Amino acid sequence: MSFHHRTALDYVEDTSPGTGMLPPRAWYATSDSTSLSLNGSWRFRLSPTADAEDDSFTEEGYDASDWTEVAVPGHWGLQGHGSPIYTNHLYPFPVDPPHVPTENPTGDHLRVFDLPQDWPGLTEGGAVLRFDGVESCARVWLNGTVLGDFKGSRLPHEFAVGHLLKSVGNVLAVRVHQWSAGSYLEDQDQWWLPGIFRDVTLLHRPTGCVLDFFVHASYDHRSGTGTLRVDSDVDGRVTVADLAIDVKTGEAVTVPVEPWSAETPRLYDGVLVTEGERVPLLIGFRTVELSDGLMKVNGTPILLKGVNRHEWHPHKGRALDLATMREDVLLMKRHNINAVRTSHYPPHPAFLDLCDELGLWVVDECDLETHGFTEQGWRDNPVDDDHWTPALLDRAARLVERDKNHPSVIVWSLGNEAGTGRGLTAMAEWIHERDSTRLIHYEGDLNCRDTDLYARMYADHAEVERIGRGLDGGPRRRRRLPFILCEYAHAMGNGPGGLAAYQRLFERYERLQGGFVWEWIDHGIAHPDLGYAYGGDFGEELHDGNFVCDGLLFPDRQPSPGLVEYKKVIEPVSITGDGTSGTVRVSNKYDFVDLSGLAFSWSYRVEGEAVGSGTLSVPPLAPGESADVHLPEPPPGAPAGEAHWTVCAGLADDTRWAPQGHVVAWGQLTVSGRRAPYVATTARPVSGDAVITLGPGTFDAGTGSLRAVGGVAVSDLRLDVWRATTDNDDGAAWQTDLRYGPLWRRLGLHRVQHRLDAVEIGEDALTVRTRVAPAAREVALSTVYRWTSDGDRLRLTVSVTPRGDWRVPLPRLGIRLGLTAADRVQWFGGGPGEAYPDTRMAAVVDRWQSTVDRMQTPYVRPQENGARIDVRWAELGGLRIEGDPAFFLTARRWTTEQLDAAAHRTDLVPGNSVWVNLDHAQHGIGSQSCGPGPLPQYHLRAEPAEFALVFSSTPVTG
Ligand code: IPT
Repeated sequence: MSFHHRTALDYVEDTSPGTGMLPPRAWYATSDSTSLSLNGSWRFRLSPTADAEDDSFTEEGYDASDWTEVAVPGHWGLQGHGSPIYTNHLYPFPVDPPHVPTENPTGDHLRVFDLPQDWPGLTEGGAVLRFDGVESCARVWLNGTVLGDFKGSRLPHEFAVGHLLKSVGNVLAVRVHQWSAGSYLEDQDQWWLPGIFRDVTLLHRPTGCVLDFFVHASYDHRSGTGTLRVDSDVDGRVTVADLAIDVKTGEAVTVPVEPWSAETPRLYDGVLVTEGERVPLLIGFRTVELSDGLMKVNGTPILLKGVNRHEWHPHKGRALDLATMREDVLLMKRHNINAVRTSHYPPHPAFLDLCDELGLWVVDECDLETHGFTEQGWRDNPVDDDHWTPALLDRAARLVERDKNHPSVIVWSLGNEAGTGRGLTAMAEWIHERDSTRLIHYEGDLNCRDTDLYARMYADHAEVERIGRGLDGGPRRRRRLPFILCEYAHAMGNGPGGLAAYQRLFERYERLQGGFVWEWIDHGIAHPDLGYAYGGDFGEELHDGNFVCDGLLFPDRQPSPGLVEYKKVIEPVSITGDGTSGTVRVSNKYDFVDLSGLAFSWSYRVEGEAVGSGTLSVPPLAPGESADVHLPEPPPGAPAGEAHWTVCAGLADDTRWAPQGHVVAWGQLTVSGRRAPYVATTARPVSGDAVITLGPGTFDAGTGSLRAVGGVAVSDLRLDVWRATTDNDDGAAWQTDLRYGPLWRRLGLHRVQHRLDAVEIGEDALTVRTRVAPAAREVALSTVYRWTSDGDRLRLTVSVTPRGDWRVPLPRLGIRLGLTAADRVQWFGGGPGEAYPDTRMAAVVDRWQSTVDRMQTPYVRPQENGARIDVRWAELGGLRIEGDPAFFLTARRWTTEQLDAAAHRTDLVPGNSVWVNLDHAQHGIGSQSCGPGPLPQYHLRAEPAEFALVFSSTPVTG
């Protein structure tokens, strides 16, 4: 009998953080010592289990010529080997900590390298091999000698390797396992994507080089001075030329400085010099404190307008390049975002350099989530089990030590969704002890035992208001703490709705210091057949579908309407007024800067045509100040019609994140309202051969259905109450609140029948009476279509009367019709993008032009989208449509039913008609895919309603 000993693999299922690593220390991008990037193409072999292959590949002379290759940094699952798995909180393996499945995809990586010519002699100092991120567990060999093994996927690990290096032919071997004990600590809602996904670097370590150092740079807002003290493991000097600072490490110096803030990211160039190394420093002076129950920076309470950012790229997964990181920060800054929570792990370290440089407040989160234990009532949760505490403390230390020198980091977060337990408390105690200059966040700690902020996720508006008013009770410690929503406004699919209402609460109650929208970007994976893939598209047995596509950016980083809305809602200047008083009210909502960085302009537009424009002089208001600024007289000779002032605040000069003129904030003021279209009732319906004619309209004599307007063929015009349910209509399966999407479907609103009751040819009107109702139900909408005409134009008045016991709101209420062709679309109304009742802040009333194709919003999972709000008139496909009142306009090349059935955009195939929806109303959007539904005022109740639309044919067909 023989036993198979798996001892060589014990490290995989060992709860410890690893063996052989150097202690964690501050990360810095450059110094005057040499380094060698080991990024690039590596030899690669994938095995189905952790022990399928022995470790002979680690030895010099091993012939790996028949191996394939992968890019490092990278995930093998995105490079044609194996495939990604998406689960939200469920572990995709049986829960038996710390054990993992026998089927444990294991990637052997090999790289042979020579030292560059300029590498200092092998006896001069040592060398360190650094891994910035490997998922989830690795064992490393250099020239046949094992260096150690480690876990902690998004954390750096270093090994001393100087004694093993050769000038040529160094063999670096890394064995990476997809699953390890560490996987239990990394149950974040994202793709499971093993690999060496961040940089691998060999660093020369000269004798007397810098080891760890801690830059303490505080700011005293009373005196306007900064105090700098750099503690360093190796003694040296610190100089800051601009401040004439030249001190010993460990010595404090106080001088007048300009402070760092996200609005004024002032960094001073400094240098830390030890005997063997010069490390450039970028120093930002700022002080974070908790006082008067508020989080203050430099003495001022701040309002976080944040996003949760996962690292994501549709081709590279979490292996982000620098350009993509910069693009993220630029996009955030350009959309008025001032804060980022690095959900749910420390980002690539270079991302924090960008936050320092361009100005973002950062909540830096530890690589920790054990969410799957919620399935067993948190029993056996690693964060409450002493066996795991060393691993938790190691993670906390690797986070704090790596990132402690970034002024942008103002809060440490222990992790996400890990329940509560002794291990978390130990982490918090260690962090407080090591760095008392920042606050600690952890949402799972409802009593705030270990934290300095009260944080919640997805709380509804009413609850947030109670918290703002201090009426939420809770333990004494919590009652004295400021509040943030570490996640809110779930940006999955169409939405999130309700942003503006949250922002009003944040601005009203000082205890509410803002929040972080969930989340920054859709984690769609570029796929040859599906466009972007989501959970289930790789044949996963267990998955959470498109819950992984819930960002403000589409996977290709195009802003979604949700981001455009968020930009408007959080704009740092408010511009309001009634348009007739001659003034506009401008308020500075920045926390630190006055308005001197902005240039204001006005334009006066009638019916969407510019009549005049100019600059507006606005005083350099201080934060919190407002002024009523005089507008010019309306331009003389302006034509009659609906008129608006539009006032814009743009950047006065180029900044590091956007060019001069970039619009930061705007407001639109209505001068004179709209006159409803009037159509005299002069034409008479005439019965002909199988048709009825009325003015330009031709109708089917039997059904009373519209067939044409002038020469424009129209089909299937009728009442429509259905929309392809959004992710927010459907709601998450685990939501306990009423979810209307499923209720609508159960009621049958996606398959209503239209019963024809009467076609009445009157003196001056054609009236069609119908009853619209789903099979099997008694609820109905009595719907009367009344057509009149003045000979040129056709007016349709739709009257809807609910019958029966309606208990749900309607998805939409309007008519839809088919056109044989349409391409270009013009309208006067809200634009340029889509808007719904509770996502409409960014809609500007103007004349807009687009095309049917461009009016589609590319949600990764197709759903209702693309409605333009407050449309007074629109022209498409040869038809002109005027609304009384204004309407929502939607046009697409597929039916709502096809949209509803599609799983990916590639399922949407243009048909022979363009389907146009002209909606009187839409139900709100809300954010119930993970959070509250639409506020009650945005529910579309089934109530009697009447609306009218005027049709005529236009000379030009599109
Ligand atoms: C919350 C998670 O923290 C986040 O990672 C993400 O999964 C989000 O939900 C939904 O997309 S946890 C949830 C139980 C509120």
